[in-house]
Amino acid sequence: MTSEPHRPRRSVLYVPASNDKALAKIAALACDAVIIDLEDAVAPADKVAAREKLAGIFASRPKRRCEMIVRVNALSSEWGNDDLLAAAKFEPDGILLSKVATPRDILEVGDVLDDNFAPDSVKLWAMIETPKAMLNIGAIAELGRDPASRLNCFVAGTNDLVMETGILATPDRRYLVPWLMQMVLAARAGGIDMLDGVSNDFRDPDAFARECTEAAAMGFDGKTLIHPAQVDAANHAFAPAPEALAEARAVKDAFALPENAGKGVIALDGRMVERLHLAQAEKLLAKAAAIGA
Ligand code: 1VU
Repeated sequence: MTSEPHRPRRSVLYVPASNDKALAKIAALACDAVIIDLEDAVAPADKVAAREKLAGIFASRPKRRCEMIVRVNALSSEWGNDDLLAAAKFEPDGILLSKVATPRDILEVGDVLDDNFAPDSVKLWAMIETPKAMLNIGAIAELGRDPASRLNCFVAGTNDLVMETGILATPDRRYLVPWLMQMVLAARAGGIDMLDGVSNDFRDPDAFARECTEAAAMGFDGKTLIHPAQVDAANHAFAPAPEALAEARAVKDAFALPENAGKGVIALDGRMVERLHLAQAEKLLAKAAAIGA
């Protein structure tokens, strides 16, 4: 919810729960969050063993601030329910649900968490990756306004959306952009965070940096990642730029002047500045402070 203190989610790295070498890297990485993946990154034969690793993974969770999310298999699958109950025991910051299609999908999982006494701090994140999710996105996002739903973050599942709709995946994502913007809009209406989908080509840093810059301009809070080499570029792109921070400070200082107290609108360097700009400036400064903390 927007009323919660800002938590940076610039860089959110998927780590397959079945990959010991990757798991061992987590503590040394500068990402804002990791998603321990029990779903697509884990082969069916390894699903149970991967789930059993959760205890060790949470026992060695990073000391620094780094949200720990678990992506579980669909509840309709043979692993989903056991994944959910196992993950809830370790009180992760969030549980990421794949293939969410309706508000009911969130509410049902929330009920299971409530019935198993998972604390309210265990939030739900939802993958938006099917045509049905896109059609229902406003109603799903609306749950974010009700803290009891636990819904806290959307994650764009761009690979699945491309596959399910048959659109052409181009480097500039031109056919995806309308849906991505729809996701951002819905997330804002629901007061939840919105993370961009992954960039599969982890050996092309320039293309990745470009995609991050565009995603930040589109209003995403951060990007989901597949490789450690992507962390720094995401952290950079989704952090407030120094010029934006300087401007935010100028707006805040201007409204703090005694002659501007109580004014709804002022002039600053030849531009009209309203109190909504002050609110925007304060939000940006809070974001920068949270990143620097
Ligand atoms: O230096 P070391 O050999 O000790 O470590 C390797 C490698 O283990 C490590 N590494 C990672 N560490 C943490 N998290 C990761 N995601 C991760 N990926 C790699 O970094 C060192 C260098 O790795 P590399 O360049 O040799 O790369 P690899 O060939 O080992 O791995 C490439 C893939 C793409 C297979 C790997 O990065 C990976 O498995 N990424 C995550 C894939 C995933 O989780 N997919 C599902 C979520 S995406 C999705 O479903 C879309 C919605």
